[in-house]
Amino acid sequence: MVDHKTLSSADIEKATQQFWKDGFVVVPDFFGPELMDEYDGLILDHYGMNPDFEHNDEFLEAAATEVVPWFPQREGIKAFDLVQNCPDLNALTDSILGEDWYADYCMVMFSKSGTKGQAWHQDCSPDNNQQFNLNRLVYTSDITDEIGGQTLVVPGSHRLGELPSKASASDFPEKRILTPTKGTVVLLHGHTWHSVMPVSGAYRVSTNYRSAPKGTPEGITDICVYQNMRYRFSTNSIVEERV
Ligand SMILES: O=C(O)CCC(=O)C(=O)O
Ligand SMILES: [Fe+2]
Repeated sequence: MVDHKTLSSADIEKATQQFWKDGFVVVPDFFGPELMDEYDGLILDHYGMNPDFEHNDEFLEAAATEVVPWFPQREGIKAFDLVQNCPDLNALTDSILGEDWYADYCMVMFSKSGTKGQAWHQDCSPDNNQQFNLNRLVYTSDITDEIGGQTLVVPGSHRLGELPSKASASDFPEKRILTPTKGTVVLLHGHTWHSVMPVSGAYRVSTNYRSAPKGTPEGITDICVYQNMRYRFSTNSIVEERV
């Protein structure tokens, strides 16, 4: 049995309303510290402190996004199924997405010390507002102001269409700064404008159990929207330059 918080139906209802109002919701202390320590240990064993980047230089430069992804379930690491199968997390997901949503993949994202974090983006195109991914982010260690790597989100932006280009907005004064502690879950709509601040501590990591509503095309997150471009991961190519 996975060590997690029990959500009442009132908790689920409240979190669902918050999610649809803001395009994200934060649930602190969702997973217990032992489980988070186990995950963090597996993650550090995999990466060490200085992993090589996997994305090519063009992407790292153009996207100003310095993270190293890892898909532990593809390597048969069963421990990562515990969160995936957590009944309360899935009940909250049912409430937000409706039944018959599907789990996409579990992706760990590691940022080493001194890296940029992630520039403002949307995980998928907002051209059709019915088609989006849902990030279910689990933080296995604390994010603090000293470590950096806070997640920035613009409340309500999941309803505002395409992320503005650099020429129309360089900063978002209405943004919220999230500093999730160990065990926190953040549910984040893929159309919500979000970014990750630079990392000055030893490392920063988040583990994302991506999912999507029924009927969403697989590979919805292949094209990511940045302020300066749309980028397709499967072909490592810029599909649109934005000014
Ligand atoms: O790691 C985070 O806090 C956010 C990561 C992110 O941009 C995403 O999962 O799409
Ligand atoms: Fe993202």
